[in-house]
Amino acid sequence: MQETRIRILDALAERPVAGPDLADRLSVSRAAVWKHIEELRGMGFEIAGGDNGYELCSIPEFGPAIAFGLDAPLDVEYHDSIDSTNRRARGLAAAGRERVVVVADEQTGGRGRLDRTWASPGGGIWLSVLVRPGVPAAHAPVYTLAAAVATTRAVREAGVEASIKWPNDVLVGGQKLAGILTEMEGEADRIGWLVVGIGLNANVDPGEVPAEGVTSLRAERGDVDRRVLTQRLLEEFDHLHRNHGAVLPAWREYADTLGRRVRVETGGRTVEGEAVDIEFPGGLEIDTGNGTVTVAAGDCEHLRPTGE
Ligand code: BT5
Repeated sequence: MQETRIRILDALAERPVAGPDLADRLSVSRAAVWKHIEELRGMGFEIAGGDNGYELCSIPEFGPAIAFGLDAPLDVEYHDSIDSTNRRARGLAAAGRERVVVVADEQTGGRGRLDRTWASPGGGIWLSVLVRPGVPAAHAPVYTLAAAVATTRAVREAGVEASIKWPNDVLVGGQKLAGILTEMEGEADRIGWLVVGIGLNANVDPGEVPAEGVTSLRAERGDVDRRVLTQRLLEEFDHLHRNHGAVLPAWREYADTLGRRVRVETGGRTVEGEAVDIEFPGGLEIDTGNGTVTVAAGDCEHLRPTGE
């Protein structure tokens, strides 16, 4: 959101302010203040104009308002509807941008890994963060883990006991609440750009998603304030993506996969055994009963414990 508008909102968040005072504070004309107020109302901010001046009565639940109160150095680009926020973020990367988050209420061509379809009805949180971390390409998986931790933490703060299934799913009671798709480009020694896409079934009915084993925040606890949840998620991700040392301990704490019997399809082979730990940058250590194998990527299935 434009800088002056953020400053107007910051001022009104404290108390009502008269138009002329706002103009003085921001060193703009009264006509400019009025124009910005009208723009903000158009975005869904309820701003009353009474005797005490302009008063901020309510903040929209989603939309460009995500930029207001966001404590992370990211530009927010919001779309009511877009084909895929990952595709858009990759386009922005090609245009030389960085530190942008593309957010949408609905996606018409959302994608999962391996070009699978990701259902993205209106009411969800579909977003992609574009960063240029300047680390070796081999470190890329840690960003997927960081996104899973950030998502889980934000969801837990909203009162839902989510946990992480390796490598990229956030689950509640074994059902999928969120998924992550990380894409990047660069040389082996240095990532050029990295796009971390997060799809979170927020205020949607699981029935709107044509897949098995799906849940949503609406189903778990009722609708959430998506603006606040998105901000918390982005703030956590911003912190973790610059502090890799904090990612693995948090991931272990939230992991649903560790200690379970798993079957992982990876690069044309299947590894089965007990998931014992995660290692940097994101490999899963599996005790096969015949030694320990670390798998770097793949599709993971949680199995019932043997004997059940
Ligand atoms: C993922 O893939 O879990 C990564 C999903 C990433 C989506 C985000 S949304 C914002 C950004 N923009 C994009 O275009 N994508 C990213 P994967 O592990 O391959 O899981 C895909 C599978 O999950 C599908 O084959 C379905 O079975 C199932 N699925 C599809 N839509 C779902 C949904 N909304 N909720 C839960 N499961 C879903």
